[in-house]
Amino acid sequence: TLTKEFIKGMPKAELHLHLEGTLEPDLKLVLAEKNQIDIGQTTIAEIEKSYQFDSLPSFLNIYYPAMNVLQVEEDFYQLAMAYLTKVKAHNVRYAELFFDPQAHTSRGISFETVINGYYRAVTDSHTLGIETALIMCFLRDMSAESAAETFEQALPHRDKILGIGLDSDEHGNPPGKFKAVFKRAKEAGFHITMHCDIDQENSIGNIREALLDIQVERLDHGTNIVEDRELVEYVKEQGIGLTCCPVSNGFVVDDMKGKEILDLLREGVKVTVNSDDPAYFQSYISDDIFALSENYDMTPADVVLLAENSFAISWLPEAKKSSYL
Ligand code: ES4
Ligand code: ZN
Repeated sequence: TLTKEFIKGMPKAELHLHLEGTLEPDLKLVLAEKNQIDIGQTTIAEIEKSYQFDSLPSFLNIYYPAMNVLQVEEDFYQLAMAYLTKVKAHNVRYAELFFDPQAHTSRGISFETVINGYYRAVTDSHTLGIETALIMCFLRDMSAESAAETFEQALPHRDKILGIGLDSDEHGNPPGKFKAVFKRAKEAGFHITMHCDIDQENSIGNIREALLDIQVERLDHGTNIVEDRELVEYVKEQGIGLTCCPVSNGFVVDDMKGKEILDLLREGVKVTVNSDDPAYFQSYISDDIFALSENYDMTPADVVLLAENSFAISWLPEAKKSSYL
């Protein structure tokens, strides 16, 4: 009874979306040609064929080098606008967009090029009837010093950035590594969140650290929280949301974690479903919800609750939030 049309039609917010993960093969080719970058492939089919990943490292090894086609401000703008144009058809009304400045500054692109391109898409998104905001993520497999430098680069652009997150490879890079910079971010009034990836060596320890030591306001992924009843109660009490990405999970750990997602949702944890890197996992937000419904028993009420949660745990001002709910 759950149709793709029903899922698509539901007004929703997307809260776990990496802008660099929206780079579709067609735009990749156009930008490679324009900027004279050799990406090793010359057709969409070749690019798609190269997308073979079965773990987070194997994904990231394809993901980061591809960003080289992004060279000038207009490229970043075009990337974000292409994503927003696509998700208009999924009835995304509001989106908080992750971006990774270090993936660009580390290859010689200035912070300003990145932020100005993306922010122009934020201001223009209203022309599509979508409201947007930016979440700047640190790459956790880079040093704490590099994160601190990136934070300094962001301060002149304080008004363009709503929140701070943490992504890339969690293995050996626990939340505590970035305690100092997240403390500064919090003091400066940024919202804060962190990736707590699926089935890490010490997932539950890292989740505990993110929640209790860093005091994050959301967990990105975070479904391993089911291993600790007290932490589940804690996020329920605090209204801390989880931004889950089932199709992405299917790629990187071969398990959508649908049981965990739906159990947590139905017991009142503010769970949401998001697309993570839609161009790479070939799944935009409604496709993720639909994939969940095809693999697990799901009702229309579950879909409504996911959509409500997406606005409820967003970082929209309360007045705006209630206009969507
Ligand atoms: C990511 Cl799937 C995933 N995990 C961690 N960091 C990421 N950045 C983009 N996609
Ligand atoms: Zn992610």
